[in-house]
Amino acid sequence: MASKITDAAKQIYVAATENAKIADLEKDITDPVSKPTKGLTTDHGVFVSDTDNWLKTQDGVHTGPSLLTDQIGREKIHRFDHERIPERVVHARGAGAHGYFRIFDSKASKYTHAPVLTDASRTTPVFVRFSTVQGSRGSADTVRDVRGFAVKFYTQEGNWDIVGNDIPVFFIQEAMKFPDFVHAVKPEPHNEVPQGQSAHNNFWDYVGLQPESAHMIMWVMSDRGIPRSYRMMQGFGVNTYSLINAKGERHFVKFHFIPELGVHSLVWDEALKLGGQDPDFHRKDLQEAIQNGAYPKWKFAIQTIAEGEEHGFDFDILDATKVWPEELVPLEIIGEMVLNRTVDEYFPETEQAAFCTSHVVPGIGFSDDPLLQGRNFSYFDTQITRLGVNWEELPINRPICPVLNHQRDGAMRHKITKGDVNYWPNRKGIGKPVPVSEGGYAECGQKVQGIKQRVRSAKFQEHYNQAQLFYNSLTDYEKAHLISAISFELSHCDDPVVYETYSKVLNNIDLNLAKQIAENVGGIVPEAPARPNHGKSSKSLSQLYYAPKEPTIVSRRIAILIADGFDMAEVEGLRAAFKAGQATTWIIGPRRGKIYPKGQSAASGVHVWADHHFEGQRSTMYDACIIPSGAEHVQKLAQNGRTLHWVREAFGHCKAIGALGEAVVFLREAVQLPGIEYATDLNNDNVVTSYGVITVGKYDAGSFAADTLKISQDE
Ligand code: HDE
Repeated sequence: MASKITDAAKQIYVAATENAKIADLEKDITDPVSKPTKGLTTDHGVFVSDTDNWLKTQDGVHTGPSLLTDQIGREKIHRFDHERIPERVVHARGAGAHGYFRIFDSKASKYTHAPVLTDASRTTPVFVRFSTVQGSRGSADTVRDVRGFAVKFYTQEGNWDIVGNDIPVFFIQEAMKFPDFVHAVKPEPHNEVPQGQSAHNNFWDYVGLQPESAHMIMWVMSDRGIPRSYRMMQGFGVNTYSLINAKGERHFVKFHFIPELGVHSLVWDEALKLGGQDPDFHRKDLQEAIQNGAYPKWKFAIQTIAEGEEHGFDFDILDATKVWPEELVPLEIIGEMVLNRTVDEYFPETEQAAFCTSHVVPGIGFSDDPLLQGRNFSYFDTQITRLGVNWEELPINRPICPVLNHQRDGAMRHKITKGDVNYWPNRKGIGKPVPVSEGGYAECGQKVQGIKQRVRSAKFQEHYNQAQLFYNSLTDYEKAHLISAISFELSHCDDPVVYETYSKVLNNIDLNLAKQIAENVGGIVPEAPARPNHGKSSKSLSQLYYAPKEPTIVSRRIAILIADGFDMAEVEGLRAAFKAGQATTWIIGPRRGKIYPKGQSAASGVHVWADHHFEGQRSTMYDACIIPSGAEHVQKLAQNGRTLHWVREAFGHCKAIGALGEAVVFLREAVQLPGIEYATDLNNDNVVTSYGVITVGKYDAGSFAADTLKISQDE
């Protein structure tokens, strides 16, 4: 284990030091900590002697009017007045990180000549921004929503953006519907309610009238809609792109990112509580993992279909409401992406990062996917509103390769281009187009024919097959979660037309699903299915499919609950064992500060430092909790409502809970549920595991930690 970690760390170090984008950003970074300056200046660089008192008339007794002549006071206020820019119209709330992308070998060269996908000797810097869709910039992280998964690859041939999501399909097939969809899901126009939720009349009204949303609804209402972490979700390009090889042959392609730690979710009750208890939960989780060296990592995979074979499926491969089932089009894993650096400042990096689906590099192209075609217009346009026409000159957005063209001027132009010509052709040959043979971008030749009309082809009219496929592929508990989620949402809709309509839509997917939800929410309970369930399933649609092969607690947060009188050796042993597994441990005690073990007191000085007070944190913020032995400390915990609630709530959320020695008795009484087995003999080191509860009478660091490691997986 140790050597694996060291090897990985070495590789990551090499990659991090090679990150050309970080080197590029360096010239714009001011670091008053490591490179202190003499002090405060105005924006024009003049030292400021007083930043607190506005220039005013003053006779020593009376305060006179503040003077407009105070340049320094005015500059400070003017700059403040203009600090805000428009937030993204969707995906306003986000978190970003830097990292790198690598290809394992050149096997993708049969599909593409893009070096970023074929040259295994390269390390391509990336910036990734994760986001929620519905809420505004200040909304909570753990809401039920789609998560954005936008990746900017700073390749040597220019920037390539995959502006993806954590769900492989989308709500609509046509770009032109996007404004209606977004208006429907966003807060309602008359009262700007709700925030960070889709549980309202307008959303369910819209999707009830848009059967093409049915498949996506299944995904968002499944556990995929409430990820445990940005680091534990998949990423999908969603749209169909194309790859072009050196012979000019074209393949259609879907892009996938598969998280190394597996795909895990919160449970709904946790997500709801975290929304209030720690609205920045995902943002902090990303930062914490990177800062602790548990670098988030994804495998990168492609699905390809050769041009000419695209019509061989019962769905249209250009329809973004459909997946390409892996049984039909297998995934080829060709690379990996690692995030290893947090941002230095949120606004210039994460907020100003701007992505465009239209930004691809030679060897990668588009398809006629109608959603993608619309997106290719939209993103560039929206960046102009948000950041201005020169948004690609901003440090986070500028490519690491040379940029030269005759696009000029506009607000906030930074670059200075020497020379007396700004057009092509020019007599000096400056800024000339690069032939395709020398790396110029080429669109793949494509025969286009048809009658200009506003219609969609026949396969685009089928909306339920894959919604069924997804539903059928879920485990029973995933189905139960999905039913609860839709019931929650429809219960928030008070217009009967809305929840009755949606109950009918669900009956096109599965009778039992429709029945249960209709019963829960007062909808129309169907007697027979609106169409038969085809009974097919696909293995990779359940998130269980992505559970890591080897159990891992890497980056998991484990709370150790203690009061004065705990067993010091146990706590030290547990911490060491969890640390070896790259988990983080947090001591939660009756006060933030020194907590004294059995037989010790302030006089002796032996203590552990509690990171938090019982009231300062909640079980929801941790993946597991453990209580060491010690009669005195256990008695104190048992008298504390907050700790009782902690273990009960953690159990309800399917967390791993551990107890040692006397704490076993506390746990047994706190979580009094039939069927759970506990260690009975406190003189025995047999570890008993039952429903995620791990107990042992007598502590043995090795075996207990090993069992805990195994069970600390998300359900
Ligand atoms: Fe977006 N989308 N979108 N979208 N989208 C934006 O661009 C749009 C769609 C996605 O972290 C906006 O820079 C249209 C699908 C992400 O900065 C805007 C259509 C997918 C992000 C926009 C779609 C996405 C955005 C708002 C239908 C998954 C955040 C701010 C044709 C594959 C990127 C911005 C970031 C952001 C338009 C549909 C993902 C308005 C017109 C499908 C991850 O341009």
